[in-house]
Amino acid sequence: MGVPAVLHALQIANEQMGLKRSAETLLRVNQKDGFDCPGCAWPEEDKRHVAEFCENGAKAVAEEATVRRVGPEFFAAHSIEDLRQGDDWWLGQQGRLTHPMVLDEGATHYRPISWDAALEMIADELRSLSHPDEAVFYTSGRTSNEAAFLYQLLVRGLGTNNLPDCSNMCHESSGSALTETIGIGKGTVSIEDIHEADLLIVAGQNPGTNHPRMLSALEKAKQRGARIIAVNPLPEAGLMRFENPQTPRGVAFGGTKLADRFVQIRSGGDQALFHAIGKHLLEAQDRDGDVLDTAFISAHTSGFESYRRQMADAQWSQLEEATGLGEQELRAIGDEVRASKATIVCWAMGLTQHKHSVPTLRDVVNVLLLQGNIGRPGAGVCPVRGHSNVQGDRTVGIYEKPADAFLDALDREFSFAAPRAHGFDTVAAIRAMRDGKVRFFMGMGGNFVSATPDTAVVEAGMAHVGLTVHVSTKLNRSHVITGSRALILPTLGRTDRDRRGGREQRVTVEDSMGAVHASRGRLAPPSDDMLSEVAIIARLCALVFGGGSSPQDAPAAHDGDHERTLPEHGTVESEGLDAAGLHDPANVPQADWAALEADYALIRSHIERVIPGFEDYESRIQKGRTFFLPNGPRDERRFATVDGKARFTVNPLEYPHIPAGRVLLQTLRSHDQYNTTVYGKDDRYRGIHGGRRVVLVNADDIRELGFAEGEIVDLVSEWTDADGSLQERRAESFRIVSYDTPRQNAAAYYPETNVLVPLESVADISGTPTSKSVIVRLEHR
Ligand SMILES: Nc1nc2c(c(=O)[nH]1)N[C@H]1C(S)=C(S)[C@@H](COP(=O)(O)OP(=O)(O)OC[C@H]3O[C@@H](n4cnc5c(=O)[nH]c(N)nc54)[C@H](O)[C@@H]3O)O[C@H]1N2
Ligand SMILES: Nc1nc2c(c(=O)[nH]1)N[C@H]1C(S)=C(S)[C@@H](COP(=O)(O)OP(=O)(O)OC[C@H]3O[C@@H](n4cnc5c(=O)[nH]c(N)nc54)[C@H](O)[C@@H]3O)O[C@H]1N2
Ligand SMILES: [Mo]
Repeated sequence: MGVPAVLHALQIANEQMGLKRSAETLLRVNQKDGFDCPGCAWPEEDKRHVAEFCENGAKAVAEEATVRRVGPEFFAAHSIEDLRQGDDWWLGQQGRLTHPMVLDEGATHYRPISWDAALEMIADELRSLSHPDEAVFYTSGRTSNEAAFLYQLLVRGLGTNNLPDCSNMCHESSGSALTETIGIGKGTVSIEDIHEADLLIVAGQNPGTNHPRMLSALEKAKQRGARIIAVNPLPEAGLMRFENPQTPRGVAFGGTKLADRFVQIRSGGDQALFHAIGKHLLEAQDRDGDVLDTAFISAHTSGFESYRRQMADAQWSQLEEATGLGEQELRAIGDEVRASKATIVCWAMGLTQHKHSVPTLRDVVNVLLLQGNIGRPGAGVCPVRGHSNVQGDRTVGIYEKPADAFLDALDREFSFAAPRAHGFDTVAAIRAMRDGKVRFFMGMGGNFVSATPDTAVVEAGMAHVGLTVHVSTKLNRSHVITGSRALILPTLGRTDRDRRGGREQRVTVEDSMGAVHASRGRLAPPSDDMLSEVAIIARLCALVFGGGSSPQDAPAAHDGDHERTLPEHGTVESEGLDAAGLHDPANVPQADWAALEADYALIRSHIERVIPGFEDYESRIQKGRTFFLPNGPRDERRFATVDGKARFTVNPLEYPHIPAGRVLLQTLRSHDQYNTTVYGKDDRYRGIHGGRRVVLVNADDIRELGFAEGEIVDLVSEWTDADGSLQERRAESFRIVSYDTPRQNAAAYYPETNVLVPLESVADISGTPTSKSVIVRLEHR
């Protein structure tokens, strides 16, 4: 970040934390034995700078480490109706939640409740369900491995796989495409690969805002001679020019030019771009014969011939229309790929949140396979994850479609039988809520109501739920759009010291590149009455499954002996839920829950026994160490697909068809927000100030459609339902900003525009809402 960025970050930090706390806290971000930055999932560099933080990491930390508090007095002073009037920014600005609160049926205000009574209320509600599938358990991606593992165990112990998570709205399309084609739902590169790449294609991603530390890695790659291609409808500032305050040059000379080539693609045209590159490489191979890695293709892949035939038939005119780029430019990009000895494709939401995202990403893989660009240094796929532990949560079992092998291992470890039937993902959970089939909702972090599509449907659906429970650090809209009754359970964040069982606990997280490391907060928690996520879930497990001693007389921490004996399986007295036959009381996970709460290392030892790759977990995270989870494609070109090969796939070309007089709206992040948490109302990198209700439109479209720059308009989305009926959704009062974007491609911020995203508009296969592809018309007010 440049000087203005440093100043802006420090200003926010100072407002939220004061100077002393800011300095103490920011210096601990991503340092060995410090805490993991809650900002994003980009990995740390090996040699950490004194200040390995970025502007937006600093803002994320300041939001959490704020000295502002939301306690019982706050809730006494503000009715639910009042709170509903506040926007996401106002709600978040009020400070950290400090006390468990309950909203009784028909009440106007939240009132304080004890932890015991709150947890008892949850257990009672769960007991009253007629089937465990009436309960939904959401997870956001900040939850630690330890908490997430216990949480999925709680849920499966209850008898359901209803574990939707933020990933369903985020990189699910990446997971779907990669699992099928290369046998692992994750990226295949390390930070060293980024440094060593010859060519980096950054598509559908705005790292300057959302993954600022990635820019340092790109800069390093560039210094070693790499070329960078940015593929985006918008000329995103950070990608075009980068100012690194950690090098004297960055500060003094106003930054380096980062992207060597900016490909201003039409929204949703990426599949066509990769078809064009593939076609060009195959033609060059036919002509010159030295383009493809034929040894790799024959030894490690399947399906090449069908792919080759499909590319031979691809029509340049169609590829041009889909991308908005001429054949010459497309071929020039193809030549850059051809010339590269090691290519990495990085991507984020611009590629995952379209109807045809899974085929698009399969075609990314096709192009990389042609030159053997998977499983060798400086090459591979790099889906850049969002939330700081979203990848780890999935690794430890937060998934509505768990693999049998995982469940088998879980069954063995905890002496019970986990349910096999798949559960609800995020969109399926909303449909079930809408249809009145959900009676209990729990959110482990996140802001379900604001983050999900079709806000009006979600809000109405929530009202059908009997009890909604949120484990949260900050106030958000999900606390004020509730079921008949609601609980807020305040919890510790990454920066907070977590003392349990008489000792300071650590948690672990996995970054975007599959590296696992410990995180330990240092700040005094916002109040004395707070429980960690782990403690909340462990106590719930004890309540609903029985077994183990009660938390109050939890044994003191182990003193470094990892040999502590677990209770013998099956001997613990079980008081499992049974009232309404919720599940078989004899079939509940067996563990000493109080011991797990008192010593997170014991949870890690369970993880180690259930999930491959965590061997020697405890010793490999000591002293700030990091270890890599196994990655077949990267480590040994091993592909765990149906045929044991990396798979070329044939994907018919798709791209959006935008009716005349309409624009395709993408909903994206400003420079001053973290998902639904709004830090401020500016977007400095895009030159937008003083308000978030703006819509960025091409100047020619503004004129042709009969509007004026600066005019306030309504946005109306148009969606034709399966039965052919036209549905409209409206978001009022957006200011038109003339912007450098392709014709008929517009942009506006999330979550204000989530009302426009139809619940039924999801990506094929992955089910991800199409947040980057909403047909909209502008209307004069
Ligand atoms: N400061 C900050 N950091 C964050 C977050 C945050 O909100 N704030 N959120 C975190 C999370 S959960 C995530 S998932 C990531 C999100 O990181 P990003 O994916 O970078 O976030 P978006 O703002 O959704 O940006 C999408 C980008 O894709 C481009 N795009 C849109 N449609 C297309 C298309 O069809 N083709 C191409 N090629 N490009 C397209 C947009 O112009 C934009 O540059 O960031 C994480 N980090
Ligand atoms: N239209 C549109 N919709 C989108 C997107 C889009 O691009 N466009 N992006 C999608 C994406 S990529 C994502 S990942 C989702 C994000 O969806 P979510 O993850 O559900 O949303 P966040 O805004 O990140 O959640 C913020 C809340 O998390 C809580 N929190 C923060 N830290 C912690 C913690 O350590 N522990 C606990 N228990 N709680 C904590 C705070 O109370 C805060 O209010 O939104 C999706 N929705
Ligand atoms: Mo995300």
